[in-house]
Amino acid sequence: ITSAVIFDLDGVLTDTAEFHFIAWQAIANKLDITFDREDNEKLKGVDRENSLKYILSKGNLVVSTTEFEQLLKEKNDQYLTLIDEVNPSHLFDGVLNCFAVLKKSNVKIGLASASKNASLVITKLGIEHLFDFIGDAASVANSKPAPDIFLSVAHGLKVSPKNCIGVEDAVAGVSAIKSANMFAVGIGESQVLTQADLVFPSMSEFDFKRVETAFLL
Ligand code: B16
Ligand code: MG
Repeated sequence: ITSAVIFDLDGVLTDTAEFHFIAWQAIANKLDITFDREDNEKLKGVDRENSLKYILSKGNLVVSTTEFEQLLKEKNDQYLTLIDEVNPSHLFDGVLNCFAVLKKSNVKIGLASASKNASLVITKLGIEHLFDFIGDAASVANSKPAPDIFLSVAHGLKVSPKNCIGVEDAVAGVSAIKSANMFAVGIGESQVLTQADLVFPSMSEFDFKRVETAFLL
């Protein structure tokens, strides 16, 4: 029986990916490296440091540690400016309804985001009070596709990973869920999220009954 559903943030509850894209593109432009939406797709669920490493290696560019830190800070400063406008209307359709169904079924709700800004975004979306536990990306050793963040949230929720369902939009995120030995629900395209146990095109189609049935099979 399901004890908890653990959600990713970007791409599952809201579309902050667009803000990450704008901020990374500004950094890439500055460095004369091309960065398009296809690149941005690959960075979904990938943490800040590894995202910058990806961009630098795309441009065959090596920078000093100081410069690397400076670029991370610049990207995040711009990201923070961009997300300043985030408000409850930015929540994806279906999220509140899904959370209500889970609460009614006595299922705990957790957040497993790779973003160090996750708590801020959740507060801006006005849904902070709905979570039983919010994971801290800064406190885990390995980022997605490693299972660390999902396992730390299961631990924080005091539930066994085998009774958890993870929800993700990114390939790296679905891998993280599977490595954590949880049931993986993908949000997006099944041809892309091939490791997921069940896929819905969007959160508004998330059907907890179907998830539970598939989970118990
Ligand atoms: P930050 P998620 C991830 O969030 C994003 O998908 C990814 O694009 C971003 O680089 C990462 O968070 C780190 O974010 O720079 O704010 O720490 O999808 O795991 O919720
Ligand atoms: Mg995501």
